[in-house]
Amino acid sequence: MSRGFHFYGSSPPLLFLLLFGVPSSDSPPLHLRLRSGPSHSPSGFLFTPDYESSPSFPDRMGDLAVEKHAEYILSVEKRKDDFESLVMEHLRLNGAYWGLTTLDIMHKMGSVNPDEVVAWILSCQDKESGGFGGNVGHDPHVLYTLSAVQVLALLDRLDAIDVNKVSDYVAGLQNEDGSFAGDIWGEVDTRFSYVAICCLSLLHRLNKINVEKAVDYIVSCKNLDGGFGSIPGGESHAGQIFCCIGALAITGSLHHVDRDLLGWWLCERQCKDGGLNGRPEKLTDVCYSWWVLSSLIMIDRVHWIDKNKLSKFILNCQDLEKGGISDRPDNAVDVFHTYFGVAGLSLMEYPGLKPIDPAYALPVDVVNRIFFQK
Ligand code: 3PZ
Ligand code: ZN
Repeated sequence: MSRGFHFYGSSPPLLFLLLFGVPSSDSPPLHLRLRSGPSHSPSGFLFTPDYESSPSFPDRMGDLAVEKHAEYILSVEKRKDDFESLVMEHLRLNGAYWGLTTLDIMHKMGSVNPDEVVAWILSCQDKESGGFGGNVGHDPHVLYTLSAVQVLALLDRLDAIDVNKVSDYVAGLQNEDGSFAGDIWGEVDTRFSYVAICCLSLLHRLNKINVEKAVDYIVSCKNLDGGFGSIPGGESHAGQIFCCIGALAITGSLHHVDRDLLGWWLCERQCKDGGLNGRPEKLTDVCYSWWVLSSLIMIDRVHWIDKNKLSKFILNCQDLEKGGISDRPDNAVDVFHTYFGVAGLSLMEYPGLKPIDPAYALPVDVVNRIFFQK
């Protein structure tokens, strides 16, 4: 059994081309489009065979406190005046993406009113530039623009925006050397390359940028250890690696990656406690479950880490009373780590969760809807 077809970095077999056809020019590469099939069947690709038959597998079914986490996310959305909400105020649009994606993965979107969310998202748009700010009246930035597009994709409401206006804003951030700025202030970072490429791909507008130059710039940020930094010569970091590998996956450019070398660096991130860190000598943190795991999946080396130990580490970071997941055991929970914890478990095919796409960071059914129905 397989939960989909993964052709990251290699050509699809002829049979698939015959069955599904050749992708049109503004579609993502075929390996990203072929994601149909049973949505939740642990595949040999993601799990070693002994994982499914291990005696602990059925016991873990109830270990993720889905109801509690859904309640927690909805409560954060409602509160607007406490400390947690004040910290989140400038990045509320990112918070909406983390919270709503988590609810969707857990099949808990029922209690959300899509019309209300869409109306609020539109009120965060800067009508002049077409970009989105982190909250109503805030300056536009590509980071919030991707969150807006992702939430609209999640709600199947991409028709609510002027796709050309938004994609012109994103495409306008590309520099002559292929890199991307985050906003008018011009800071350059490979994070912005990923965000721009992901956003334009979801909008079917990759043709508005110079993809070849964008890829060349990302490749120029590759290090001798196999990882990637934020600019050429920048230190390898798991978050940055996710951005670079995600952008290369979306543009069908993973042949630039030494999978064994990078896979080695990534699987070295797993520590004794089962969790993952972002760089050598750093503490483990639930959010690295996402950055590292998704990268390992895209380069087909996820079997190099111990998923059982990592699942246990994440489940240990749950607050079973108030709901939510923290960065490491016994710390305070937040929406960010709740999302990355649940998304990490979804990447490991935790029972009862929707599968999430490692490159687009959206549920696989949402990505399929965008690239199959047009
Ligand atoms: C956190 N941001 O700069 S932030 C973020 N971090 O806006 C959101 N793991 O203190 C929340 N660390 C919590 N809710 C933390 C988003 C950071 C990441 C900090 C963090 C996470 C360890 C120290 C950067 C996408 C978007 C933004 C980031 C990464 C990926 C903070 C500290 C920083 C930030 C917000 C709150 C509570 C939540
Ligand atoms: Zn973290």
